[in-house]
Order: sequence, then C-alpha cells, then structure tokens
Amino acid sequence: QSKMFRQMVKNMTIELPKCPETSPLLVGPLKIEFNDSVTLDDIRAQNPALQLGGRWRPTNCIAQQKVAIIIPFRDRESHLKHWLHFLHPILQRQQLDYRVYVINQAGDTTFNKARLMDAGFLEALKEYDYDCFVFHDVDIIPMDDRNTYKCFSQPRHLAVALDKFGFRDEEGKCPINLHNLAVALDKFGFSLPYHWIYGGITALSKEQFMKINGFPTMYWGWGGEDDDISHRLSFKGMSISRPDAIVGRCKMIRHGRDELNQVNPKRHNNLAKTNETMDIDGINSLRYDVISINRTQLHTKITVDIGTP
Ligand code: UDH
Repeated sequence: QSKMFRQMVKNMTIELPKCPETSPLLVGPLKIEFNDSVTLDDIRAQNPALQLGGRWRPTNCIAQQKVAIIIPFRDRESHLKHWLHFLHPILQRQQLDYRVYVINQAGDTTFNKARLMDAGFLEALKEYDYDCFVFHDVDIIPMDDRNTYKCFSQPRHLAVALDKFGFRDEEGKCPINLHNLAVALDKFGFSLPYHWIYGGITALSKEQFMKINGFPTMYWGWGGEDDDISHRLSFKGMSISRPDAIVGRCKMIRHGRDELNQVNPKRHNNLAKTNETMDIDGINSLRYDVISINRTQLHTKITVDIGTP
C-alpha cells in the first residue's frame, strides 16, 4: 500500500517550468536613498524567504541562472548594510538562484580587490555549481531592476552610468557628471563610449572567467586591476556587453579613500605587461587561506588571508 502511495505522489509531482527570460516581477527605475536608520533586523524581516548564507531561489520556477554575487570587502559595514537592504529585494524580483558572498580581507596590509574576487570565485564553486559570477563593489547600488544580474554571451558590465558626485578620473577627481551627460546624450540617440571602463559591477560566466585565468594578483592598493581585467578579456577575443545608460544607472555611496587602499604607483607598469603575465598570474597562481566562514540569513562572509605585497 505504501508503495502505491509513493507512486501516486511521484506521479503528482509537477516539474517546475523554467523562469521566463525577463522576470514579470520587475518594476524598472528605483528610488535609491541611503537611510542610516535601517537595521539588519529590518532587512532580515523584509526578506523572510532568505535561507542561511544569503541564499534564495524562486519556488515557482527554475531560475535561468545560478549566480554567485562576490563582494570584495574590508571594514565597510555601513555600506554593506545599504547594499543588503537594496539588493536582496532586487535579486529576488529578478528570479535568480543566488547567494551573496562577502569576501573579507584579513589583517591590515594593503587592500587587494582582485585577489579577494579570485578567492570568492574559488570558494563559491566549492559550494554550488554556479553558472555566473557577479563581482560587486559594496558601495554601488543599481537604480533600475531591469539591469539583470546574469551572464551573457560576452562579459557584462552592469555599472554603466555612475550617479556619483560626478565622473572620477584615475586620480579621483570629478570633472563631469557622467550620469547627467549620459541621460542628455541618450535623449538625442547617442551613448557615451564607455568601452575603456570596466568595473564596479561586472558579470562573468564560469567559462569567461576561466578563459582569462581569473583576475590579476599583483595589484595592491587602488587602481589598475579593472583595466587589467578588461585587457585580459580583449586579449582572449571577448568584448564587453552593457545595458543602455538608463537601465545601467547606478548610485554610489559617497566616501573617501581608505587608509589601506592608497593609489597603487605600480599600476601603469603592471598594466603594460598584462599580455605576458595573464596566463601565469591569476587563479592558477593565487595562494590564500580561509580564516573563517560565517553564514547569516543575509550573506556568507568568508574571511581570507591573501598574503602581503
Ligand atoms: N573595499 C573595501 N574596503 C576597503 C577598500 C575597498 O571593502 O578598505 C572594496 C569595496 O567593495 C569597494 C571596492 O573595494 O566598493 C572598491 O574600492 P573603493 O570604493 O575604494 O574604490 P573607488 O574607486 O573609490 O570606488 C576610491 C576612493 C576615491 C575617493 C575620492 C574622493 N574624491
């Protein structure tokens, strides 16, 4: 009798359909304002369906992609709170099968963002068979949920137009407001030539990431690693795909330069050698130790020792 019952249940199990290419839950442009009174308890309460480790997936359909969100991190708790507050609802509306990884640099040596992102990629893959990896600065928030956090046939740049206090050149100066310029140009059917910028929020499939041997390990401090990655992609024959300047608008949290992330004076020298170094410098050369893994409802925080300059 119990065998018959099991068979009946089996026959009743309905195969979930694949989620649609474009989620019906999207709302479009978002009002992003940073409110310091939001607490982690509020965020947990607003996202009751999150599972341990900051994981979520749709229950009524199979997500188009399995996405690991990788945030390079050190000592930016208030930015992380804003990020979690805005991003969890967006990612759920996008119907992704996702998990948030905060990759926290241990110790007090100079920051190395690219090493943290490499370590995040390797650690995430130990947990789940991800299709897509979104590398995400903690202080950038998308302003439109149609900017989908998934991977495309070419590497994706999602933070297209930064609504910062203006466009920043490589010395951190802000000569023009990129966002206003983009919106103005867009009205006349133009778009800005963004091709030299690649950073902030980017998405690479596992294959795209492996093809470039991951990200460089020798950029300590601020600057250069994003350009190195963009060189790697073009040396391997890939191009960068982007949403338009309206869907790709993002807001950045205003902040100063971190003490342990000063401008890297070696960045131009390193950049000149990307073509020679990329096959031997990256995930195949990275050495790091996992110090701790802490899973909460909102994220998986992995603290890593990534060495010293
Ligand atoms: N990050 C940390 N902790 C740090 C440094 C960097 O978590 O101490 C991470 C974080 O995810 C951040 C990302 O690395 O979003 C990029 O670093 P950044 O925000 O320092 O780089 P960005 O180019 O700003 O956005 C540089 C400071 C410019 C100050 C100019 C003032 N006019």
